[in-house]
Amino acid sequence: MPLILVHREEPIAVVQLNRPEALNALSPALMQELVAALESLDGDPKIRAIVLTGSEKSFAAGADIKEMASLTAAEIKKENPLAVWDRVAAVKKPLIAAVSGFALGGGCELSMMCDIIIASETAKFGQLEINLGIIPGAGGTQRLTHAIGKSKAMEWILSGNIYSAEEALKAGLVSKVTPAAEYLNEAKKLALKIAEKSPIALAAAKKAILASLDSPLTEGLQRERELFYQLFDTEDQKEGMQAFMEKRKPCFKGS
Ligand code: DAK
Repeated sequence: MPLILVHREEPIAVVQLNRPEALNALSPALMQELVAALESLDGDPKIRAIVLTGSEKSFAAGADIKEMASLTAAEIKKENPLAVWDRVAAVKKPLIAAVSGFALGGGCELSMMCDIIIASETAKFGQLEINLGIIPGAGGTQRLTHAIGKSKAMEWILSGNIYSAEEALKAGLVSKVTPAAEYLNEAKKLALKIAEKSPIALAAAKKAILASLDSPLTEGLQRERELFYQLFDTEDQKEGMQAFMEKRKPCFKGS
């Protein structure tokens, strides 16, 4: 059985984690398949936005504890699992997480590697690593702190508690909570709306926003300015502004 299912609904695609018997625990094999699917869609001009989802019961219950349990520090360092995980964060197209059920440990981190999180009211988020005698290892200490601030991130990571979708919304981790039956549709609707925009402008916006997590304000502003100027050499910018003046919908070609 494939560990990842890809549903193409051009101009968007839905990538589904498919390891239900283990609540979508993120084994190395699953992560390899996930990255291969995401990178293939990232390079496909017919796809303009991607939704990442799991099952109703579980987005992902974390990295695979059974596969990590007996590793030594030297072994896990040599295996370098982060090299694969980092490639999720390197996807250039808009990536929306549609989360239902568990998003725990590495599952929560995976959702945070996406650009936007849409959550079902059933979603449960948490960084549970502390309960296993470890800390988050796929960006949780950094991305969660950026998302919800230091005091809350400390509470989440040091307590190993599980938080509801409403709490995650209030904390600023997720952008929307939907009724249980609606989370995937809502994420797809948003992906379709985003897919109408210029892919070049989308990539530039994503790059500029992510730079804000990584650099001081002056550097981020400089990067934003450079990206802004570059867009004036694209046909999409001419089309977008021409369409406005002609009072019609723009048709962006990605050039
Ligand atoms: N790993 C392996 N198997 C898991 C799993 C996991 N994280 N979560 C669930 N499963 C398996 C269970 O073992 C069980 O399998 P069988 O025993 O039937 O063979 C099956 O899924 C169903 O689970 P339960 O029977 O436990 O189901 P319940 O509904 O009773 O409970 C639960 C659901 C989500 C509360 C419970 O399964 C649970 O507590 N799961 C573990 C949650 C957790 O602690 N997650 C954090 C794991 S640590 C890194 C990248 C990532 C990470 C670290 C480094 N690098 C790139 C360096 C991440 C670390 C983590 O995520």
